[in-house]
Amino acid sequence: MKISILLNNILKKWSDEYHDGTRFGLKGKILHEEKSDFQKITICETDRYGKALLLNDCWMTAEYQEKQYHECLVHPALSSAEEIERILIIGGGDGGSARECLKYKEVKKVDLIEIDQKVIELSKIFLPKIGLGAWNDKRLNVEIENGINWVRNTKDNCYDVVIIDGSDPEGPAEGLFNKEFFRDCRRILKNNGVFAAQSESPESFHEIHIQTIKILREIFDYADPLYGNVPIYPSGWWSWTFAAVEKPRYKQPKLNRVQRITEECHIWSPSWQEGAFKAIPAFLNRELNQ
Ligand code: SPD
Repeated sequence: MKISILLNNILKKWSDEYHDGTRFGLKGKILHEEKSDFQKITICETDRYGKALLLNDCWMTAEYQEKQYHECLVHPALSSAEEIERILIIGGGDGGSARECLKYKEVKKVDLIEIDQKVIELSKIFLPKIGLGAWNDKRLNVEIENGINWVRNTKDNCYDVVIIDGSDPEGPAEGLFNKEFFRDCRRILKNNGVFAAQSESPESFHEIHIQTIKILREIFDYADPLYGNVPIYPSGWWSWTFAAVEKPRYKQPKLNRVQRITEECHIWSPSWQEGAFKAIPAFLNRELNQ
């Protein structure tokens, strides 16, 4: 065996996310690891999905898989809100959600509120393929702040779309799953706007998943989950939940707005979304309607 191959194999190791008696791992080389004021941040070059980001040893994103996540979080909301001039993203420090939002020419300003400046800095250095042009887009306003405080201090009816792209409900993202936070999100969203949140796995995070949707249904007039696959996350089965007042407008994409965007997407399309909203597994439907 050549020395370089041998060396590469020695440098590569398994990085695993442990969750409830299961583990989800990728083999690769650790490129960078540090402790920020908020969490442990790891960047690794994986064999299967390219460069990837872990926070506190949990997979967040990876170059050749992030579309599965970001497209499904962003486009049901951006395609359907009545107007999409002002967008708020809480979290999203890798830039993937901002990149998808900024594909819409109608968007005038995206406020991205990330608590951990280090996540942004390291994403720009190691994961430029995820944020792409978003970081240099003049419509993007990045604030390093706690998202909970940001929504608390924002005026009523301010945003057309509010997107929660946080990590799991432990550590810095814990408060992004509670009633008070969601109430503020409802208050700052315009009446004809759409709220979108990553809502964990119906398998690995069953309880928090169901609770999140039920709370959103109390606060908004409508809230519905969309299920898809993100193979690096626990169980690989993931969800995003959309909420609105007056009508479930997130189920009705404005087709003229999304024609070009649909052509560029890897997973999302109006028809994928229509099927996915309908394809809610029976046991989840029962539990959500109890
Ligand atoms: N279990 C991982 C949940 C992470 C959701 N957010 C990921 C950030 C991608 N922008």
